[in-house]
Amino acid sequence: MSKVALITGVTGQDGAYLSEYLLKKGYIVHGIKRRSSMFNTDRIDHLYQDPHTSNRNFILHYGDLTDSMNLTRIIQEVQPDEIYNLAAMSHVKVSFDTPEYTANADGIGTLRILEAVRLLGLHKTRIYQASTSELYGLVQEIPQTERTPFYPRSPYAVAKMYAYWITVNYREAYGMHASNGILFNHESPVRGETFVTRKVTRAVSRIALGMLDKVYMGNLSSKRDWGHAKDYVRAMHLVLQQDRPDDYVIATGITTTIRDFIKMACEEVGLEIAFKGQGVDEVGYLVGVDEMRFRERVGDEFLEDIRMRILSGNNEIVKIDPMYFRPTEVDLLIGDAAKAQEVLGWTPKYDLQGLVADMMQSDVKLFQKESYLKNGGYRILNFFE
Ligand code: NDP
Ligand code: GDR
Repeated sequence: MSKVALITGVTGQDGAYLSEYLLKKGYIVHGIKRRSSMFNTDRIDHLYQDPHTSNRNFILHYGDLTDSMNLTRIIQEVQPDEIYNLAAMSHVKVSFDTPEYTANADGIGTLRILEAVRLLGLHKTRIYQASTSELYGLVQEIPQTERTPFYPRSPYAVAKMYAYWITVNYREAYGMHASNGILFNHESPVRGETFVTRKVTRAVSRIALGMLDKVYMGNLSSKRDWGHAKDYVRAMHLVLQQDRPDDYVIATGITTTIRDFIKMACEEVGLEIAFKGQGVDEVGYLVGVDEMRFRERVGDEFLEDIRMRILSGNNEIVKIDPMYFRPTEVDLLIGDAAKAQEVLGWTPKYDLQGLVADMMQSDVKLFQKESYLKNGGYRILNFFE
């Protein structure tokens, strides 16, 4: 008999990779997606099955983490063996603008799922909670482990702290198989466009193709422990395959500044960038191009433009806009995943270089297509034209 999984946040980065991973393992996957006025299923369209086909193994339900009745009904209908609670308002900066909604969806949303499973008496259902390295916030210890104290620094992190502890509490109070994965930042070609890595890989690709002049960034000095989402969804699944529920840090153990991530993204396509100035006055300049690499990664036809930019001194490509600074920042994250390695047998396959290469390759391809269409005279018509 196939196992049945229910994924909240199925349309997000992790939801998409996890769905693919579980389907390959023979699961029947149910996902909860929000109703939106435009399609929001880009990341899972390749998995979509028409509702009129029989024996579907990928089934979507409309729902929302702020609606207990909806969640309870879906869980009752699906009777899942495993629930992966990935849905969240996941943007740290945006959580300062929408703190109450974030608390409701990210904090109380987790309670709604735990309570639904408890009230429905689904003793066999195992629950994975998407916890986060943002819980560590203000640095208490380096590297961060399952025992490092939390000090959340945003409405998002505070909401996730409630979700973390309510998961532990339901496990201890009711003997539920409920676990937290404390995942450090993980990225991919389908990472949301406003998270820093994807913002950078998109911008650098467009700069290389002559489609963008410069990009405005926030704090370049914070450090993150970045992994690949493909590796991290493997860990989520492993967490629920253990006899005993528990909490695990998932990380690579290497930390890098945003500034160095930008350098790596540039290098990937043969661009050399240098930074000058400090704080809000910091600027990133294009200072050279490795022509062979550029030709290979971006294309011959775009090389002359880049050469001219560097020669003409029109080479400022990164500027700071304080708008992107957070009221309280998380300066340094670096995780120690020794427990996950020992108990789950989990280690990441991608290093940062591999992640950057994967993201850059995908974004260059994406914008090359756009550039060829534009140069060929194709114009997407505005609805109202
Ligand atoms: P995304 O932002 O890509 O995806 C979030 C998903 O949650 C989307 O499917 C979104 O739907 C859905 N969602 C948002 N609000 C609601 C709601 N009220 N009800 C139902 N669904 C909702 O996040 P990721 O895939 O990157 O992350 C997955 C989870 O892991 C999140 O909980 C995140 O906080 C957590 N996390 C992520 C890390 C990372 O580095 N990526 C690290 C640690 C934890 P829609 O598509 O309609 O917007
Ligand atoms: P984070 O990810 O806040 O760590 O949360 P994000 O990529 O948004 O920021 C990382 C760091 O980059 C700095 N930064 C910028 N960030 C954004 N978004 N845009 C910018 O222009 C910019 N310039 C500098 C930020 O200040 C920050 O220090 C992510 C989310 O996926 C959470 O849901 C998850 O829980 C954590 O990772 C682990």
